[in-house]
Amino acid sequence: VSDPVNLHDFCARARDTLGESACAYLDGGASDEITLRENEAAFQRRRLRPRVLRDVTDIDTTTRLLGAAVAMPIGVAPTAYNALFHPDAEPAVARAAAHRDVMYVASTNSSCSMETIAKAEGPRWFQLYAQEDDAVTGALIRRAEAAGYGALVVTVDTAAPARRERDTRLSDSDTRAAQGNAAPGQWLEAAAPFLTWELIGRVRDSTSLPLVLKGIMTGEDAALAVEHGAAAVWVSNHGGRQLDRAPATLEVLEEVVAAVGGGAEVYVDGGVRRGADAIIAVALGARAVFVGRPVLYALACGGEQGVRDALRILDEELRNAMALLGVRSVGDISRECVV
Ligand code: FNR
Ligand code: LAC
Repeated sequence: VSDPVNLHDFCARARDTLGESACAYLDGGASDEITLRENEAAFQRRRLRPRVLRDVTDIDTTTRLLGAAVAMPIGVAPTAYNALFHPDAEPAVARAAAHRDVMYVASTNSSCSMETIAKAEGPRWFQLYAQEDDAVTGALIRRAEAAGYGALVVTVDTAAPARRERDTRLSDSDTRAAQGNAAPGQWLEAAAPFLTWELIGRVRDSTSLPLVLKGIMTGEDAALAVEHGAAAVWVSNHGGRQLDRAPATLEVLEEVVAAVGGGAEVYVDGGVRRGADAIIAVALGARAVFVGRPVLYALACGGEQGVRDALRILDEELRNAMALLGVRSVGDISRECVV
């Protein structure tokens, strides 16, 4: 079998190696999985407008995310319970990201502690599931600050537990695994019906870390996020894993960018599978895209080396598409690049 040449190859191989319940948890979306499918389809509907006869000898993919220098406008989205997919779990992913200077976002529900993950020493943010008890949330925030995480990514699209039917059907094999950030006997909850804008204000006032709100899908909420002091708005439908029939993230990106009006950075995730997808999102106003499932497929296939390979492929695809599109730097990617 030859080496993977694109992210889809990792997916096919991972499905051959993973057990049924790990696969269901990783692949699955909510209900009919309409939103899950639509995320990728929305990227595939877009077309690029190549400009020619521009010297593209030197391509520069670097950018800054909330001031942090990164190698490309593609980062690793937060994902829970990575030990389900490979024994080396989150630290392997974080090391691969650090190796390539790619932004890594550590999940509250990681299999390993945020301090262990931070040993990779790359650009890193902490994804926060705010807990009902402010003291528990506060303790997580203090630890993230101490471990050198550069921003808090507060996930806001989990007001109710998702109805993921693939998981439900396999309920005999519980996918809930050990949580590396929980104290002994503690359970850190992802579903949070008590989340409010007022709580976001309390989180903001409790830290000097910049706040990113992940799971914003409308212009109205994007404007509220900026009002409440968010430094960045992350357009996400949780990879189609929460509210089925939410639109594709790419379809709401421009609405969010317009509402933010330059008052915050905008990121997007959901269905990013190619370097060209990043170009499309950046052309529509995103500062960066984040990748979820494909990184985990690569982890399942080859641990740290697998993720290194997946990030290298994305980098190569991005450079290739930029050259053929006639843009030399991320700053040159503009609305005119995409139809
Ligand atoms: C996730 N996602 C997620 N998001 C989050 O804020 N905290 C988390 O702990 C998790 N956990 C998680 C586990 C798994 C297995 C998946 C697939 C996803 C959502 C993730 O950050 C991201 O929004 C989506 O995965 C992006 O969509 P794609 O790239 O998977 O299509
Ligand atoms: C998930 C939760 C943990 O998507 O965010 O599985």
